[in-house]
Amino acid sequence: MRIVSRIVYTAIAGAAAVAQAKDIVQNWDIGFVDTNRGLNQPVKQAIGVNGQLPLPIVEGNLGDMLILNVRNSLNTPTSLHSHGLHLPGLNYYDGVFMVTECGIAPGSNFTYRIPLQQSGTYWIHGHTSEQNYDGLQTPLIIHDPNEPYKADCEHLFYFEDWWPLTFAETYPLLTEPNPPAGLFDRPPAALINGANANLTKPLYFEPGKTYRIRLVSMSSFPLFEFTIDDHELQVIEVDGARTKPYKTNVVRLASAQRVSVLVTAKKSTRQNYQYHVTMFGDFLPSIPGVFPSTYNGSVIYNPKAPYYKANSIATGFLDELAIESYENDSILIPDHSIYLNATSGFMADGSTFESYNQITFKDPLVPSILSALTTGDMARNPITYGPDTNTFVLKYGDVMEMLLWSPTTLPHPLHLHGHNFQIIEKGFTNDTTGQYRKKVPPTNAPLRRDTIFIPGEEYAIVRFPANNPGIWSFHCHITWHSGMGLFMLFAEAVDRMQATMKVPDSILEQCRLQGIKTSGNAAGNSGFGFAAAPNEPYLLLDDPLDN
Ligand SMILES: *[C@@H]1O[C@H](CO)[C@@H](O)[C@H](O)[C@H]1NC(C)=O
Ligand SMILES: *[C@@H]1O[C@H](CO)[C@@H](O)[C@H](O)[C@H]1NC(C)=O
Ligand SMILES: *[C@@H]1O[C@H](CO)[C@@H](O)[C@H](O)[C@H]1NC(C)=O
Ligand SMILES: *[C@@H]1O[C@H](CO)[C@@H](O)[C@H](O)[C@H]1NC(C)=O
Ligand SMILES: *[C@@H]1O[C@H](CO)[C@@H](O)[C@H](O)[C@H]1NC(C)=O
Ligand SMILES: [Cu+2]
Repeated sequence: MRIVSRIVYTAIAGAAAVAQAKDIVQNWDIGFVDTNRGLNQPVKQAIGVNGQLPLPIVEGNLGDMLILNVRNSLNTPTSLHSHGLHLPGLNYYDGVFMVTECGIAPGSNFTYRIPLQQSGTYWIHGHTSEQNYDGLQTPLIIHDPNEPYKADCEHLFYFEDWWPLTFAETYPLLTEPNPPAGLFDRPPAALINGANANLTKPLYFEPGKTYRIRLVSMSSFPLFEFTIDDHELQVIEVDGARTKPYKTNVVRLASAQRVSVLVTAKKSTRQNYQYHVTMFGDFLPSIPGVFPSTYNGSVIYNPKAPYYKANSIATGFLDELAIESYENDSILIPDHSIYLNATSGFMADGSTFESYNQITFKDPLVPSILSALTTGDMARNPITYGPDTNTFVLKYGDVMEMLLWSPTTLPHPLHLHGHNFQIIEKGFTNDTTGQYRKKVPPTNAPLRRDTIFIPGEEYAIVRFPANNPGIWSFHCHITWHSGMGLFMLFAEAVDRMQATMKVPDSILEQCRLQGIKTSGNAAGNSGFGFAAAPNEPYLLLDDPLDN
C-alpha cells in the first residue's frame, strides 16, 4: 500500500488548520464467494472482495484521495459507484455500467481515483447487473477534521436484507409472464454490520458523553428503523448533507438512505437500555419473523444495572419537510418542471417491467458519456442516447423541478447521481382537494438529500440545480425495480462536457477489451441511425388500483 501525503490548508476563523491529505488505497479483487452470510439459509454464489464478505469498510478524511484498484475475477463485467459523491468533472468515475463506462472486463484491472470532497456517510456499491444485491456493497465514511457537530465517539450501523437466490435467479421470477415460483417463497433475512442481525453489538455509554451514530441502509427492498429506548436522537446529517439538529426518537431508512444522529448519554448509570433495529415493509406481504423482524441490542451504562422496560418500540417516518439544511439554502426557483410517473406494467407478451413514463430502461450500445462527448451538436438531442434510456438534456445552471409520482401501491426510493435535491412538497396522488399536501414553509432551508422515498400512491416535488456537467442516472434503489427498468438519465451541460471533459484512456481501454464502440449515438452510429439500438415498445399499464 502506497501512502502519498499532500498538504491541504483550510482556513477556519482566521487561523490556518493543516491536515495531512492522504491516499486511501483499496486493492479489491472482486470475485464469487459461496456463502450464506451466517444465516439460516442455503449457500449461494455471492459477490465479494479478496474472497471475503462483508467487504472492508472504507473511511477517509475530507481532502483525501480514494484509490480503488479493482481486479475483476468474475465472469461478467463489474463496476463500482460511490453513492452520494457528486464527482464534479469526474463523471467517468461514477461507475454506472454502459452509462459512464463499459464496465470492467472479466480478468482485467481498473482504477477509480475519487477525491473525497464531501464529508458524511456514503456507500460504495456495484452498478452493473445489480451486483450489490449479491453482496458487492460497503459503507464509505468521510470525516471532516473541522466537523461542527462534536462527538466523543462514533458508531456505525449498516443494514442489509439477504435473499437465498441471486439476482440472476430472481430476475425471471420478477419479469416472466408465468413465473415458476413466488418471490416471497424463500424470504430474506436481515444483516446488521455484515453479520446475522441476531448478533447485535453492545454499545457502551458513559454518562454525559455524546455519541454520533451513523446509519446506512444498503437494503435491496425493506425499510429499516433504528431507535434507542428512552433516548433522544438528534439528526445532524441526511444522505451526506448536514442538517440543523432535528429531534426524533426513531430513524426510518429506505434503501440507499443514510442518517447520522447525535445521542447524549444519560447522567445516571442506574439503568441499562436497549436499542432496536426493525426490518419491515408496510408495502410487503407480512411474513412472520421476517417482515417485520426486530433485533435488540444493549446500551450498557453499568453491567450490573437492570434494564429499563419500554412499553413499546418507537416507529415512524422522519418529517422531511420539517428538517432544515445546515447551510441555510433558500428554496430554489425552478426553470423547468418535469413529470415522472413511476409506472409498472407489462409488455404485449405478458412479461412485467417498470418504467418512468412507460419507458423501460435498456442499456445503450455505447456508454452515454461517450455519446455525449463524440456526437457534437447531436448530443443536445435526447434521441442520441437512445429511445430506451429516457434521457432528459439539461442546460448548465437551469434549476430542475421533478414531480415524482407513484400511481401504484409500490413505493420507490429514487436516487439521483451527481447531486442532492431539495424536498419541496409531498402528498397523495389521489388527493384532489389538496388537503393532504405538505409543503416546505417558505422561511425554511429545505432538506437536501440524494434518495427520496415515495410511498405507494404518493408523490413528491424536488428541485436541483444542473451545475454538474455529466450523464447522471436517476433510478429506483429497490434493486428489483432498477433491474426491471425504473431508471433514466440526465445529460447535463453537454456543451461544457465537450469543452472540458477528457475520459481517461483506462475507461476506453475497458471498452476495447469488450468490443464496445467508444463513439457515436446509443447504437454506435452517427446522425439519426438507430437501427441496432434497443427499442422496446412502451409499457402497457397495469390498472393502478389492481396492483
Ligand atoms: C491486477 O490486480 C491484481 C490483484 O489486485 C494484481 O495481483 C495484478 O498484479 C494486477 N495486474 C496488473 C496488470 O496490474
Ligand atoms: C434470530 O433468532 C431467531 C430465534 O432463534 C430466529 O427465528 C431468526 O431467524 C434469527 N434471525 C436471523 C437473521 O438469523
Ligand atoms: C426486543 O424488545 C422488544 C421490546 O422491548 C420485546 O418485545 C422483544 O421481545 C425483544 N425481542 C427479543 C428477541 O428479545
Ligand atoms: C444559518 O443561519 C443561522 C441563523 O441566522 C446562523 O446562526 C448559522 O450560522 C447559519 N449557518 C450557516 C452554515 O451559515
Ligand atoms: C401515471 O400512471 C398511471 C398508471 O400507472 C396512469 O393511470 C396515470 O394516468 C399516469 N399519469 C400521467 C399524468 O401520465
Ligand atoms: Cu422502486
